[in-house]
Amino acid sequence: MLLIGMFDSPFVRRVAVTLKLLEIPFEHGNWSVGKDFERIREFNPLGRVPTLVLPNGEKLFESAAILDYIDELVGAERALLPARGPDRRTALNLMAMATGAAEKGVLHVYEGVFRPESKRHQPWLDRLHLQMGASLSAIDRYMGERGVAQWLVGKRMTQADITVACAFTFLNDTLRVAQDEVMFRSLALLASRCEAMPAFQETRVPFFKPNS
Ligand SMILES: N[C@@H](CCC(=O)N[C@@H](CS)C(=O)NCC(=O)O)C(=O)O
Repeated sequence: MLLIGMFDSPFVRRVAVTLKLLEIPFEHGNWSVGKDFERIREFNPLGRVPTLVLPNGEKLFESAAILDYIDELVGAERALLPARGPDRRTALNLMAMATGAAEKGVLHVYEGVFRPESKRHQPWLDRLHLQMGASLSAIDRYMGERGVAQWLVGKRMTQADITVACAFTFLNDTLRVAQDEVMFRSLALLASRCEAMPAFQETRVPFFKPNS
């Protein structure tokens, strides 16, 4: 299978980390949504990543749909999202907060990449920061109450941990959301435990700085 999209995207990265953790081989289409837009559009009408192309040519869009497919592929025993009940609901909620915050972060980064400085609107950027900060605080509080030696749900690493870590690292690398070591401390500890694992290290891209 072919995974299209660069690992600086937290959405592409959570798919890549998942494939690596589950030992599913894939080719990487390391294409940029900027300069390779037309090439990506040949596979996805939205020109968005991640896009997963299966060996039979079928194409999957949206990281959540791709992860759903991967869980189905590996079967219930190895699936990374809890199958049902409170653990599944909690994992989905945590992932919604993390991907929501990452989406706000991407919008902020795009302000710098796609919009001239004279056209930027500070109240909009402030709103994005408020939303990112509130989501990360909620995850951090949850993790602090649960205990920093734990995984987010259940007794093993799940998709919630992968997604939260990818979102946090992205927001920190690009926008420095945790301005100091005590900010989001429990969340930062979880992320650094994840980032120490080979699947995360192999998909970590050097820090890139947006124009704003
Ligand atoms: N909800 C989508 C978000 C994906 C997304 O925002 N991808 C960005 C890269 S981080 C992208 O493709 N941007 C190009 C565009 O939308 O024009 C998912 O989970 O797959």
